[in-house]
Amino acid sequence: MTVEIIGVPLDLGANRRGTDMGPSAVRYAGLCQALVKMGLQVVDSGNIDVPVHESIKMANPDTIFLDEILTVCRTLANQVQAILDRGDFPLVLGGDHSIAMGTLAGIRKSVPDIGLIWFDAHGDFNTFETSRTGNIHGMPLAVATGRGHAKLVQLGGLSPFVQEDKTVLIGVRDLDYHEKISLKNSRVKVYSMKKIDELGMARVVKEAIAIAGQGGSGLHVSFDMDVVDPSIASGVGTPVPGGISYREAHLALELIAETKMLRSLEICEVNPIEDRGGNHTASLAVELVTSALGKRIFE
Ligand code: 6HN
Ligand code: MN
Ligand code: MN
Ligand code: MN
Repeated sequence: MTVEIIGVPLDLGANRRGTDMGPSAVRYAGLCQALVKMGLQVVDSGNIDVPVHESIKMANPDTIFLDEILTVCRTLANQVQAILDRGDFPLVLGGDHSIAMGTLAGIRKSVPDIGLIWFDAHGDFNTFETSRTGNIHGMPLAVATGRGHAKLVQLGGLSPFVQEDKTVLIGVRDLDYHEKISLKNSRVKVYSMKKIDELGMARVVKEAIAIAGQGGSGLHVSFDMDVVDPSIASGVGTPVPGGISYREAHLALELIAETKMLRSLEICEVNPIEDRGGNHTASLAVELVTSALGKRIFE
């Protein structure tokens, strides 16, 4: 198995600029070297072409950069599908979280019944109808489960991208009003920060693995760096206080790695221009990838 890195320097789905520099920041923090050091085979396939914000005339202010994001996601979907079809491991670097629509649309075509574990401070369960910002990075989980703009939902030709009863959301602490209602009415299993505090991360993740891993077709993890507390991951676009700790983040991914069920991984929303005092958030992202890919402390 080869780990194939794809960068998606997308910031068109978010208000705050800078997630377009995420892939670069994570590479600069030593991603490749860290994986090679673990004995993994790594290929870096570079970045997907993303139009620059300033160079685009927005066609419709009601659906912000919809067509541009769609084009990027379609390209990403094809690449992810091809990697999985070869038996390799896609490692997707965002970019704002809109990229998850491309990643999951691609996975859908190669591993149709994969389970999904989504780490996020947010629900990403908005549609253009419920969103208060209109930003597409607040919508990808809804789209993946078949909710939202028809062009997004149909971007890979097959909808939904994931089975809702094998979809788990971990770490949420900031939901919009209608987004929350829609999540409650769904079959997505949600572990809020309150649940993590109550039950502990180990139990939460073990339950998540049991739910998403049903049927044994493997797991995909979509990891929004803003799930981590902003005191240790300040370099994100939409920070929310009260996030998971350094060890909780590692533990979650270590437990997932132990199952040997992880088929693909996406790390997104790294925004180095918001990072305080250095490239810390990207460095943490690199560390977390090594945990997800099986780095052991002692065990
Ligand atoms: N993310 N719920 C807010 C919105 O604009 O819809 C925030 C979304 C943040 C999305 O961090 O991936
Ligand atoms: Mn997100
Ligand atoms: Mn988020
Ligand atoms: Mn920093």
